[in-house]
Amino acid sequence: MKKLVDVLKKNSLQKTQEPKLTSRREFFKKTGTLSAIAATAISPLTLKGDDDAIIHHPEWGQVWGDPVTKNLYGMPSKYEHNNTRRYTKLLASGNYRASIAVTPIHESEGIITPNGLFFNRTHGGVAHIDPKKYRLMIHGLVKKPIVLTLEQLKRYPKVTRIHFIECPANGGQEWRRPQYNSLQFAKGFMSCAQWTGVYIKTLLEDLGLKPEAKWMLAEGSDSSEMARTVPIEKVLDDAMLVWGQNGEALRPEQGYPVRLLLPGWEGNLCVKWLKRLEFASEPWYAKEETSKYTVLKPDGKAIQHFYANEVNSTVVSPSPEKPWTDLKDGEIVEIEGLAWSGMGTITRVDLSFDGGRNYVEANLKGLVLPKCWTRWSYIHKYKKGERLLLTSRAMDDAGYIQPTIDEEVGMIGVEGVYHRNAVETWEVTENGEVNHVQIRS
Ligand SMILES: Nc1nc2c(c(=O)[nH]1)N[C@H]1C(S)=C(S)[C@@H](COP(=O)(O)O)O[C@H]1N2
Ligand SMILES: [Mo]
Repeated sequence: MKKLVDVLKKNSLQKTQEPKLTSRREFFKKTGTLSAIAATAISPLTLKGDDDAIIHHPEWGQVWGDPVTKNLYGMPSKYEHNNTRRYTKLLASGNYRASIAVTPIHESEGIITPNGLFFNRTHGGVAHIDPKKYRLMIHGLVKKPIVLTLEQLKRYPKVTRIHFIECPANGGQEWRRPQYNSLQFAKGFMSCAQWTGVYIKTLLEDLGLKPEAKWMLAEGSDSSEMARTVPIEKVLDDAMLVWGQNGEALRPEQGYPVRLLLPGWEGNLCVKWLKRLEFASEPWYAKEETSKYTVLKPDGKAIQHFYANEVNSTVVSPSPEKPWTDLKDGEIVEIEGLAWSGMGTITRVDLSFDGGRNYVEANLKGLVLPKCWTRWSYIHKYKKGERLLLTSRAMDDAGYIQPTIDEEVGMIGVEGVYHRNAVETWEVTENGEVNHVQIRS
């Protein structure tokens, strides 16, 4: 049995390609319980020779399999049919074209969201654009205004980056009390993908930005004609026009053929089905929508949020959808989660078993990249009958740390709608069920 524990250890330690490595020794420091549990057994599988699944030749090995030609664009196994985006009436405001479908974060592996599971928010339904008819107009305060075809746009030198997109309303229902006993619905207004496109600063080297330009308007060509205004500093920093999503063309839901990507900033600014960029000296406020989401305080003043999504984290496993009801006493289990910050790179994640009173440091796994989902874990020995309050708390290299909900409400003076990044808590009951709870003082 020691072997299985070793495998578990090794998997936790598997970190390839990342720029920021935590040392092996550091890892063991953070998961100090490991040495103590190394001798403990993981519940063994049935190996008595009475397991049908082992002694009989399985039915799928007795017949020819499907020809590959049956599914030229591959689909997940039919047994994975529950792993889908989900929606509710509540999120659709009575209109499924102007709706939101959330990502099954509890099923996510690593830090990439598959294209078919990427969360989707549309104000006017999903547009289907013929790439041959696609045009992008770039004008205003540039020396060389231009209209580009998709082919022409793709001729600029391109880059590939991994970034999350998060709607600032993610967790917005959870300010007062937990609304959804579900990770997917409480935190699924976000996804993370590998994007390919061109930095707008690269385009502007060709088009020549005039010095008076301080703002960029981006406008979509879908029925909502969503438009957003972006300060020039962000445009010249890391704003991208993207057409590639996880190694293929953007999905229609993500704005095929081209969308704006503002790494780390509010998802609503990442205009899809992009048709126009205009540079100007003053900001616009397009239609009824302002460029920043705000919340009214009781004194009638509006709270101005940051554009960036603040440092955040969640425990992914266990979660309401991934309970510990099957775990046996003394079993070794890997608690896993995600952390992300729109302001930089995750530097540390802490995990609490008592709702945030005491914390231990978790282990950052795999790639640790700026403005990107970061996976973290902690090896735990499960004690049957024990009630836990699992809370994670992340920090970023911009110097931010997740607040408690009391601290966050205290800071902005109201229970808000957008930009909730207070810590979340899962209650693990004596039976291993997992509930979404909120710890208030
Ligand atoms: N043209 C256009 N762009 C848009 C939207 C839209 O409705 N139309 N929705 C915005 C909102 S509110 C969010 S959160 C993100 C969602 O991106 P996704 O659907 O790719 O997840 O796209 C943004 N860009
Ligand atoms: Mo959004």
